[in-house]
Order: sequence, then structure tokens, then C-alpha cells
Amino acid sequence: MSKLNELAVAVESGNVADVVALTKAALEEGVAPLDVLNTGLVEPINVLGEKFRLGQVYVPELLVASKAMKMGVEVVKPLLVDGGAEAKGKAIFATVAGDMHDIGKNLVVLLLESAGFEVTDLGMDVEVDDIVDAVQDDPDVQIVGLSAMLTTTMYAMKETIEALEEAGLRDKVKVIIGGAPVNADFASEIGADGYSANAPLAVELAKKLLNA
Ligand code: B12
Repeated sequence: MSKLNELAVAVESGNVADVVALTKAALEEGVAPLDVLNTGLVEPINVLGEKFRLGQVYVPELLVASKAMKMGVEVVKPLLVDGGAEAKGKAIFATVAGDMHDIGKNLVVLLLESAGFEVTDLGMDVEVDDIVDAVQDDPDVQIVGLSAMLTTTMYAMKETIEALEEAGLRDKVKVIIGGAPVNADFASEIGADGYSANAPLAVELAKKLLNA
């Protein structure tokens, strides 16, 4: 079994020690950091997601696997973030209120930072008012990234856009959205400036919106 396959198995079974060791080993073998991230660390979460949907695994398994994945991401992170990259723009990111899913949002933040964006990550379960305050408090912010993974929380994105409008801040920023239950149609329906299905496309979207 290749190191990446071994790593994926370790993530799926939530074995933190093995994940850290195998992430290092794969990198030492010369596997590209982005491949370690996508194939070794993220793909097993998608595999588990399908098993969860089919009722073959439950929330505790997802939690330990997510934790293990995050520990692996910490090992890869310094290799992805290019400290010398010219600043491309400033963004604020949040997973919306009521939603505790942050893996996808964290990946988008990671790749944006590695592409040279400065990102303030407000975390998960972030209230609309806190997002508006963060935009208000930072004169340089150009992008607001909103993530939602639940059909019950995706409407908080619409509320956020409406609240930005009410605060007179809507024209100051481009709002981009992502997460499993949303798509480009939903983005235009709620008046967002863009949607992307994954982290690399989110970087392209941010660059395009800012002409960076
Ligand atoms: C891991 C996981 C969890 C973990 C989350 C851990 C964490 N720290 O994030 C835990 C165990 C906590 C969890 C809890 C729950 N979960 Co859950 N979870 C998942 C799972 C399996 C994977 C999500 C994930 O991380 N995917 C991997 C990442 C890389 O992909 P991603 O999130 O889609 O992100 C990418 C893109 O969407 C995009 N993107 C994401 N955000 C953004 C933002 C912007 C601006 C842009 C441009 C792009 C972008 O780029 C990302 C990177 O490429 C999904 C299944 C699935 N298929 O999505 C269910 C899923 C989302 N969960 C689900 C459910 C039901 C729950 C619970 C209600 C379960 C329960 N009974 O308690 C709770 C809800 C808790 C809450 N209040 O939020 C359902 C939602 C169903 C629905 N219709 O709403 C899903 C779809 C599973 C299912 N099929 O039933 N979950």
C-alpha cells in the first residue's frame, strides 16, 4: 500500500499518531503537499461522508476522523503557505450560525493564504452580527467567505447579505459562498457574488473577483 493510501486509512480510522507520522513520511518521500492534502487527508473524509449517509458510520467516527485529519493538515500547512507571496487581498471567512462544520472552510482559508490572501477566520457557528461587525471593523476587507453544510443553516448566508446591505457595507465587499447544500443558482438567488465547489476553485474565484 502506498503511503497516501496508508494515510487515508489512518484518517478514516481516526488514528492521530499514525496520521501525523504518515503525513511526514509521505512528504519525505517527495509526494507533493497538495496531493498529501487532497488524496491523503481530505478524500477519506469524503469516503466517510458517504458511509455516514448510508448509515455505516456515525457522528463519533466522523469526529475522530476530522480531528485526525486536522492534525495532518497542521503538518502540511507550512509547506502550502507561501510567506513570500505578494498580498492578493484581504478576506473574512466564517461558517454560518448553527453550523459546526469547518473542515471545508478551513481548507479554503488554507489555500487562499497559500495563494497570498490575508484571511481573518472567524471560525464556525458565527452569528450574522459578528460577521457584519468584522466587516465594519476592517476597512481593508474585500471578500467575505461564507460556508454552510446544512440545509437548515444555508439561509443564514442570505441573512448575512441582507444585514450587510442594511449596514451599508454590501458594496464594500464581494460575498462568496460554498458548502455541500449550496450551488451557483442559490448564490445568485441570495445575491452573493460567487460560489465555488472546492478550495482550488475558491482561490480562482477570489482572484477573479478582485482582478488579483
Ligand atoms: C465531517 C462531517 C461532520 C463533522 C464536522 C467536523 C468539522 N469540524 O467540520 C461533525 C461530526 C461535527 C458533523 C456533525 C453533524 N453533521 Co455532518 N457531515 C460531515 C461530512 C461527513 C463531511 C463534511 C466535510 O468536512 N467534507 C469534506 C470537506 C473538504 O468538504 P466540504 O465541507 O464540502 O468543503 C469543500 C466545498 O464545499 C467548498 N467550500 C466549503 N466552504 C466553502 C466556503 C466558500 C466561501 C467557498 C467558496 C467554498 C467552500 O470547498 C471545500 C474544500 O474543497 C458531511 C457529508 C458530506 N458529504 O459533506 C456530513 C453532513 C454535512 N452532516 C450532516 C449532518 C446531518 C450532521 C449533524 C446534524 C449530525 C447529527 N445528527 O448530529 C451534525 C450537525 C452539527 C452542526 N450543528 O453543524 C449532513 C447534512 C444534511 C443536510 N441536509 O443538511 C451531511 C451532508 C451528511 C449526510 N449525508 O447526511 N458532521
